[in-house]
Amino acid sequence: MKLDPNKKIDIKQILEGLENYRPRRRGWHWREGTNKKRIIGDFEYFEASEDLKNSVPLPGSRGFGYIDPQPDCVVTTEIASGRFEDDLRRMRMAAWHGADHIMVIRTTGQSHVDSLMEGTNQGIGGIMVTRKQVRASRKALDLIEDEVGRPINFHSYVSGVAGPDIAVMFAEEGVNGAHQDPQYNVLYRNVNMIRSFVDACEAKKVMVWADMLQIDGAHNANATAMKAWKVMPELMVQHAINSAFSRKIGMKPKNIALSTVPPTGTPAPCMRLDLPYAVALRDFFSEYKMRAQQNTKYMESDAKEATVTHTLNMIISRLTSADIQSTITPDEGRNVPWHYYNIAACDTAKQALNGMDGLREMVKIDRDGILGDNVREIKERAVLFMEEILEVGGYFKAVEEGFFIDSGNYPERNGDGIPRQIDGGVGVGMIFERDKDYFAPVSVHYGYNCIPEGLEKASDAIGGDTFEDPSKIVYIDELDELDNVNVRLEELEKYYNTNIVKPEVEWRADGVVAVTIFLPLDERTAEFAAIKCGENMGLEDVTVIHKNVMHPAEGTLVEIKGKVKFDINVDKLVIPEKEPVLSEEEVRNAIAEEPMFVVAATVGEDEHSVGLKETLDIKHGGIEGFGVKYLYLGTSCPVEKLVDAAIETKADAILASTIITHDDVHIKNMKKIHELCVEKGIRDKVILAVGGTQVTNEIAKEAGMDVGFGRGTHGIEVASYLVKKRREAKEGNEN
Ligand code: Z98
Repeated sequence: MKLDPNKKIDIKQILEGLENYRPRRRGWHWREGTNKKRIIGDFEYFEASEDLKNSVPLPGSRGFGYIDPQPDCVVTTEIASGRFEDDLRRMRMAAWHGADHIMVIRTTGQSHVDSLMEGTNQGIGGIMVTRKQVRASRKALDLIEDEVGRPINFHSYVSGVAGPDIAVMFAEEGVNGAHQDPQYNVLYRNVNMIRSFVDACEAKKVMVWADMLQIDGAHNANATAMKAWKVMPELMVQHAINSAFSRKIGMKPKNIALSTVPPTGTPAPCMRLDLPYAVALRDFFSEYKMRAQQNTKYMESDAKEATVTHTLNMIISRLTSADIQSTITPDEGRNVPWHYYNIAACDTAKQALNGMDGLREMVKIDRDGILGDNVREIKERAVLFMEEILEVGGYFKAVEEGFFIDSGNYPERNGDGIPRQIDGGVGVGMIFERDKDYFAPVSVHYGYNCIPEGLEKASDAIGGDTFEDPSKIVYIDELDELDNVNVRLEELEKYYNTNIVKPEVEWRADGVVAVTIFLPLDERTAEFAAIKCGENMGLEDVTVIHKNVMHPAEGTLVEIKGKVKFDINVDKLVIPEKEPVLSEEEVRNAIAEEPMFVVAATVGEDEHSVGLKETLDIKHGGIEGFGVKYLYLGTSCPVEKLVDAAIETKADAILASTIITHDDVHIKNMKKIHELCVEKGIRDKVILAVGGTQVTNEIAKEAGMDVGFGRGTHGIEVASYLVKKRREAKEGNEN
């Protein structure tokens, strides 16, 4: 099975034969080709990895020959659509945008479920993690990684009361990374502390066998504490406890990743607080990997603000060499993340990391000033915290006394921590000491195991366990007849592999669209007026997802979402045919036979030059490369000057570029060019071509041009058009 970049992933095909699908590999994969300089396009990169075979580059790459440098760190996307079949499509899109660590979020409450779950039930804010969901996702990712040409890490959670069971299932199914931190269970999910730590021994041991990367749960403290920047010493303590514990179980340092989140956000002077924290972490935990995640604690519904926070956070990632850059979608403060926000976050990471490539070669961490002082202070506070844990009688006692998630900057304590009792919580009383003759016939196990005499290893008693003989894995398909992927696919059959389509943000054919509306109203009135606008536009279930006051009286920006009721039949769309393009050779020969000269400029008061220059210059495949000679008059060129230049040089064509669309100035400029050419008597002698990001052939023709070229046009298309148009004109004259 192979994916065709021009075809949708076939969910039914993924589900076919799943009962026998085996993952191709185990273990975590770091990006290849790092730690060396590499040339990509016109530039040398210091912190890039191997290119992808298939990808979608950043929009701005148009000015740089569509290069798509891949930073050296792994990039994570967190997917939470709630339907695993929709997750698969999103994974594919994310991989094309540079994600190689796919994390699927679990639906609420799975931490409390004391067993494996089966099937593909729909979830809220995430999916139910089950063997079928994991196997199908890994199978899809195996295909996706072939398509993009880079291994992709699949990841979920080994937390909660079913931790060890899930760890075994993940190991069997080729999951490459997981969150595992017994402190998370205790503090946030109220799992009994003894149960949680005993389970963690078994779970971690299995993760070691599967060579999985472990991410800890310390970051949840700054997501929970009211004043997240005050819990920095505690975060370090949590990292220390989980990593030391993991080492004792045999986990390799290279498979231990600390989950680090800069504790503050704007408008706090966040870099001054967050950078020392990151530096202190690297000092203390230099053997381990760093998974840097964006701060979400102070995230509101403003996607732009969230993106700026993300970018500020990535300055820290670059300065302190994060190994994994996690991306939180900038719409988390308003929706369950939508497809295109996952992608937006991946792009933000790629853009920021590319932009800051090699920053550390120029900017050094200055430990002599306030940074050094702050680093030292955080470390001292963390060490004191650890000492006090020992003084009170150890970790469990400290938890009972509410040491953790207290909003005081240690050694301050505000008494608002989360205390848990040793004899309380989910799964209490379920830990039993192993009998003397305790025997578990498994190849990977933590602690005492009384292997019967005559057996070389425990699993020999059953002729090998599922790690050794995967054919013994019991695959359960679906348990819920009403809620499963087959039912959903059937219900939505109309929208799968047909000509019928509906807008979507999350699930196939969910019908949701977002509309941005500015209203010259105060905030509250604007909110209700925006809902009315949505309803009048024919949307259903209209809700406000974001508001931004421009001025208390002058106006408010409101974003709404709503559902459309209609389907679109794509077969009935009137799509103008794309002009067939002549071969490069034919264009070159035609121009060699009869030279061609054009005048070109960006017209009006418009300083954009990149698009037009690319269309002209030989370097980026412009028309010069096909033999066309040109006179370039620069940017902000008056239309009169351009037309006069065409007359003076007896040009075959005018190439005008117009990017700005304010007040339809682009259309006005096109009309003016046409009218001037008519007035000066050259309209039938000159080809009028216009290009720009908002230009279409239809708009251009309506405004009097011969042709319009939009975003992404290449030189060959323009040169081919000019040759064809000149031929046509000649043929017309001859007739
Ligand atoms: C992240 N954005 O870390 P349940 N275990 C740990 C966790 O941090 C989480 C879970 C389990 C975050 C994602 N983290 C949130 C250590 C969640 C989730 O079933 O919701 O408890 O598992 O990437």
